[in-house]
Amino acid sequence: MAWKGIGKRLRELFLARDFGDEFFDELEDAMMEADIGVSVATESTAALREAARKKGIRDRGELLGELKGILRSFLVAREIALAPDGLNVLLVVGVNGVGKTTTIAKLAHHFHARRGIERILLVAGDTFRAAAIDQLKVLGGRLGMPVIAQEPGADPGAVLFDGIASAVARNSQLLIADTAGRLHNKDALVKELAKIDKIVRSRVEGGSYQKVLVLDATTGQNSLAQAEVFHGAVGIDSIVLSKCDSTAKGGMIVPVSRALGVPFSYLGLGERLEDLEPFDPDEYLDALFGGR
Ligand SMILES: Nc1nc2c(ncn2[C@@H]2O[C@H](COP(=O)(O)OP(=O)(O)OP(=O)(O)O)[C@@H](O)[C@H]2O)c(=O)[nH]1
Ligand SMILES: [Mg+2]
Repeated sequence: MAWKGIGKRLRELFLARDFGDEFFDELEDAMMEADIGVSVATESTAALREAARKKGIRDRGELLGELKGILRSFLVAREIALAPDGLNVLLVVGVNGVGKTTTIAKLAHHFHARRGIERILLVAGDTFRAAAIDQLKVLGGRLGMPVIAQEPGADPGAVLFDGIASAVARNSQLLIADTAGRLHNKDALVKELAKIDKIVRSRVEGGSYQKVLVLDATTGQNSLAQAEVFHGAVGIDSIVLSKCDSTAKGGMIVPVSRALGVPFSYLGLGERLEDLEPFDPDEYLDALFGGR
C-alpha cells in the first residue's frame, strides 16, 4: 500500500510536544486532506480530544494509538466467504472504469490459487460494450476458466440466467459476473441492476449470492456517494478498493465503512492477476498514519 501525502504530514504533526487546540485543528485538517471526510474527521478529533483530556495523555505514541483505536471502530473488514456446497454467485458492480473486470479476474485467481476453488465460471453481464465481453473472454482464457457470454446489447438478466444454468450443469462452485458500470443514466443503471438482482436471487439455491462493489481509490471522497447509490439499489455485501498502488490517499475507506457498515474485503494493488490482497484494517491504519 502506498498511500501518499498523509503519512508524512501526520507523522510531523505527531512529533509535536504540545497537544493543544492548534494540534487538534491541524489533525482534523490532515484527516480531511486524506479523504477521511468532514464528519469522521470532526467526530474522531473531538473524541480524541476528550479521551486525551480524560486520560491525561501526554505521550504521542499513546495519542496516536488512541486515534487509531477510534478510527478502527469505524472499520469493517472481512474476506468474502463461500459456502462449501452449492453454487456461490458473486455479482460485481460499480461505476465505469473503477476496475470491475480486472477485479473479477483477480478474484477468480484468488479463489482458485489461494482458496482451492476448482470450478469457477465467469459471466459477461456487461453487454453494453462489445469490448467488455472481449476483455472478460481474454481474461478467462488466461485463467483457463469458461466465460459465458452473449452478443453485445443482449439483456444482462438473460445472460445471468444462462450463466447460472450453465454453472449448475457444470457443477461449478463459483460464478463471478461482470455488470455494466455505465448506462444511459443513473436511473437506468439502478433499474437494470435491480432486475439482474431479482433474477439471480430467484435462481440461486443453496450456496450463496453476494454483491461485490468495486470502488476506485483515486476517486476520493466521491466514493461514498457511489457506494450509497449501489447499496441503496441492490444492497452490497462486500467492497473491493482498486488502484491502491496509485497515488490515492486512501482515507475514504473509513467514512464508507462507517456509513454502510459493509466490509472492505480486498485491496487491488495493480493490474496483474496476483495484485489483490485481503484488507487488513490495522495494517491500513499504520500505512495511513505512517506507523508508530
Ligand atoms: N494500477 C492499477 N490499475 C488498475 C487496477 N485495477 C484496474 N486497473 C486499471 O483500470 C482500468 C479500468 O479497469 P477495468 O477493469 O476495465 O474497469 P471496469 O470497471 O471494468 O471498466 P468498465 O467496464 O469500462 O466500466 C484498466 O486500465 C485496468 O488495468 C489496480 O488495482 N491498479
Ligand atoms: Mg469492465
